[in-house]
Amino acid sequence: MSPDLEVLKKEAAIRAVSLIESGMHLGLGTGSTAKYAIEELGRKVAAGELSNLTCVATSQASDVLARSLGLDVGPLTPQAFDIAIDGADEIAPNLDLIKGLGGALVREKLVEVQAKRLIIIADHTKLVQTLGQKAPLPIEVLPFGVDSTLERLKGLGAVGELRRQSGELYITDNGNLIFDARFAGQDLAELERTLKGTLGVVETGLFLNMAERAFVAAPEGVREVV
Ligand code: ABF
Repeated sequence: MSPDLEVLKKEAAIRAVSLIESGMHLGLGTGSTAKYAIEELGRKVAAGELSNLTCVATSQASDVLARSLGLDVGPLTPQAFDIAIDGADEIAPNLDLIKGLGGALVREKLVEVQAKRLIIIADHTKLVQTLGQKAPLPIEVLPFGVDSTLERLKGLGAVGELRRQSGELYITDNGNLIFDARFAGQDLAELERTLKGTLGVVETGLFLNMAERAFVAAPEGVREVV
C-alpha cells in the first residue's frame, strides 16, 4: 500500500476521533484504518484532551493496542456505545457496508449494533456503487461440519473459498473459519436473512443500515458521506 494511502487513512481517522468527547463509551474497530483512530485516541488521552473514556475492542489486536496506549478497555456489556469507529472493505452510496476482510466481523457486528453512532473511516478506494463489486463477502462459519455448511452456501449460489493465511486455514478470534463468498445479483437484505438462517453460519460481513456516516479520505481531502 502506498504511503499516500496511509496518510489519507490517518486523516479520516483523526476526523472521526474529533467527534469523541470525554466520558464517552466507545467501540474500537479493527484494521489498519481503525488502528489510526485508536492511536489518535491514545494520543488525546495522554495529552489530557480526553478523559474518562471506556472502550470495548472488536478484536484481540485492537484490545492489545488500546491497552498499550493506556485506554480503559473492558468486556462487551449491554450498555450502548456513544460512538463506534471502524473501517470497512466496501462502502455503498447508502452506507451499506461489506466488512470482515480483517477477520473481525462477528465482534464488530456485536459491538456496532449497540452503537448510537457508527462512524466509518476509510480511504476513497473503498467506495463502490454496488457491494461485492471488488471485495468478496466474508462469512464466518463453524469449523465443525464446515464442508456441509459450504455445500449449503454453494446451494444458495455462493462461489468462493475458505480463507487461508500463509497456507493455513485462517482462524478467527472466535475459533471459527471464514468463507469468502461471491453472490451474483442478489437483494442484500434478502441475502443477509437467508445466510443468517443457514446452519453452520455464524455471521456475515454485510452491515446494512448500520453506519451513520463515513469519513472518506481522498487526495483532495476528507469527504463526509451521510
Ligand atoms: C475492519 O478492518 C473490517 O471490517 C474490515 O474488514 C477491515 C478494513 O481494514 P483496513 O482499514 O485495514 O482496510 O474494519
